[in-house]
Amino acid sequence: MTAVTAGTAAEATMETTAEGFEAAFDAAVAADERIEPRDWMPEAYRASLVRQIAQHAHSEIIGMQPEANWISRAPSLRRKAILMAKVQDEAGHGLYLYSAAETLGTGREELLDKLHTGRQKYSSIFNYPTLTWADVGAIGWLVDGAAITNQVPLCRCSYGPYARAMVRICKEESFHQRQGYELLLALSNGTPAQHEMAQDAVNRWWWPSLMMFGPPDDESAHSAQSMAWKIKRHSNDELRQRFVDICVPQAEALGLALPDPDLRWNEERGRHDFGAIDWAEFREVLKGNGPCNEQRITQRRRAHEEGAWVRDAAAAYATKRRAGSVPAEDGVRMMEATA
Ligand code: BYC
Repeated sequence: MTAVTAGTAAEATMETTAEGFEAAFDAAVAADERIEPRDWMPEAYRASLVRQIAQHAHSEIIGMQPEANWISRAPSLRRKAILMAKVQDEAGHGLYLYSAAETLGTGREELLDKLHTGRQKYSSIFNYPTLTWADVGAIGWLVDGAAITNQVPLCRCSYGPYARAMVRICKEESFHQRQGYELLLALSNGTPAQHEMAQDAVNRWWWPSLMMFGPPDDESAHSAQSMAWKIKRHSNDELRQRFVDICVPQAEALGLALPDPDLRWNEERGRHDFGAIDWAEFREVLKGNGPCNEQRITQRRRAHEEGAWVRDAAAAYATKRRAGSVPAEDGVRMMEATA
């Protein structure tokens, strides 16, 4: 959308009045056009995007912790290399998303400060511990699977930079999901103890994965407005149902059971019915009382403090580059020498 770029059109025309900007924004959303950073947008739209994108970015970088916990204990070099690549991908996703938030006028430093001081959320799922190697498989299969189900529609989000970031993220998440599935399949077909470990991991990750989609629709504060703005394309419950329907045949193929005695096919609806989610647990996790909330945020703050010298060095280098005192190749050599 370009018609409503502020400050470019003649002041007197309808398009440059507040009503004109708003009408053009509404028309662009209705026509499924993308809103771009320099387009006019309602402040509430901007704020809601920053809220969601920030929470998403924080989830990506906090989400590195539970899996990184297993890098040094991966059972083979191959598994270790795969897991390291996956955890690095999550860091990359965080960076794309912080950059998307930056296009809305909110810098990474401010957002990280809000994360570190508990003023912004990250996904509930990362407040659960990774107790065994099978948890790495369960995260890949279920957590990344839930993430893809939620995020594929975000590729059509009305805000251009977020939608474009999601395209690449979804491709990578799809690889992550498959590695988790393959890992669990190997364990499920392994020794009885390995099979039991895989089943135990699925038992522990299933319900928290369903909570990733957010509260039920009738308690979702933001859904109606976010869907009207086409930030979200489907409601929390719709996506949760889609995820359950995808997982049932995959669990069968894995030879693992989903821990829900009420899970069954409903011929009439053409969907699976499933049991009640423990929303009291979800609310407790959001309040900071999950099994690992304290550990995750403490580790994040420590990583940030210990990384201060890297940020200082990068900023000093950028200043020198801008002043023209360091040619680009020297910078690369400097980085190589200190790596
Ligand atoms: N955990 O009105 P609602 C990943 C909050 S990263 C915590 O339905 P909305 C991965 C919600 O923010 C996965 N908080 O909100 C990474 C709101 O609170 P505020 C992250 C939650 O925005 C590494 C309140 O509850 N994915 O996959 O319409 C390794 C009311 O909710 C949660 C994304 O962030 C939750 N589960 O819908 C592996 C995707 N659910 O903001 C994997 C992008 C809700 O008023 N985000 N809340 O304080 C979204 O699609 C939406 O923001 C949500 C929530 C569906 C999550």
